[in-house]
Amino acid sequence: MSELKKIKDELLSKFKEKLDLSEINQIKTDLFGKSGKITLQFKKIGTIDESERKKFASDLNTIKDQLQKIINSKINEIENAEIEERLKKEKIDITLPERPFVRGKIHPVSQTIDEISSIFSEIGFSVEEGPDVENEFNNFTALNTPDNHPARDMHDTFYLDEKKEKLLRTHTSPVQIRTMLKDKPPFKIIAPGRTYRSDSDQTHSPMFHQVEGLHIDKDINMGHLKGCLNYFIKEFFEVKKIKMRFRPSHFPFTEPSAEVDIGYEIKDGKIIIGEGDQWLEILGCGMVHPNVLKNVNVNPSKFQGYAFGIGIDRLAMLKYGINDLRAFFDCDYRWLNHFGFDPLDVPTNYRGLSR
Ligand code: 2NL
Repeated sequence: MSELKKIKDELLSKFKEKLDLSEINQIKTDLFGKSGKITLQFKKIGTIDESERKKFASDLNTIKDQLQKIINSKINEIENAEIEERLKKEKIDITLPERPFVRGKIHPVSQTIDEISSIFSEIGFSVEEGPDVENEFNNFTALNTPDNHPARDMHDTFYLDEKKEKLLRTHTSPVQIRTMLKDKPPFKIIAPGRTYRSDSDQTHSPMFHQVEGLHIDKDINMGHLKGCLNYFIKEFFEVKKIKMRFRPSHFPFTEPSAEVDIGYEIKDGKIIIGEGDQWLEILGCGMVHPNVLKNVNVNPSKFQGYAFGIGIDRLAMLKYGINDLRAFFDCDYRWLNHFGFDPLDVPTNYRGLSR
């Protein structure tokens, strides 16, 4: 018993001084830790003479409880004092004005991508995405683009390594290639995103945006292509009728291929889309070349369909009356505040987002 009493007296005398939490925790470890004084007493029980063992164990448990109580009440005391201290120091001045809230704007290109995706979703297309860094199979070879094709030239394509294995995708077609390699037909997808070509002047930016579409099934023909594009252009420009013409063209990945022009006129200095006797080229399209289908393990005698590629940036400029492409990528907040879009309205009771 005297040893246990010694341990208790020691603790009481230590607690006469002012201790902080870490010091108390240290004392706790010294008593109850793996080789703490109390722990060692418990280990001793087995070695004690049987006649005294019961009493020793009972005394030990009593003293253990007492010690724990003393320590816990000390910890409580310190924590309460800390809270009191903070309550005295930390005051909130509820008369201060609220922080100014700045709401961001949606970039016209993002807005246009959202609009395009929503229009095509309504007629059954799903939206697919892929990486900006591609390999030359997905970007060129699978798309029936021969090794000597000018598009593969260093002057047009950004290659990322000496071996020309990695590159920045020059169109979003690789997304469709990935989808066709991964899934089974039918396919009805669009792929919007960033694309890159070594080109920079008033109307070309080295990074630009494209949306490509692909519809492959058992009986898809050029009539479907015309109907689909006609629907899209009317929805996008919010017009009831659209003058549209298909001009024969050439792409390695489609046969036959066409470029699509839409009618427009200038009235009072403003562009009117849909009618008039001027033509504006807005996209390229065609029936997917059988070689492309073979390259992604789709049987061209069972499945065929159309594909198209549209430049998003120019479409956004046309719809929203923006005449300088380079301003798109200058990151000038004054420009973005003017041409950007308000994010979707949120309920007025959502504090902080709407006023
Ligand atoms: C243009 C022309 C085009 C395609 C893109 C395509 C994709 C696959 C297979 C076949 Cl996976 N074709 N895409 C087809 C025709 C034209 O883009 O001038 N774009 C701005």
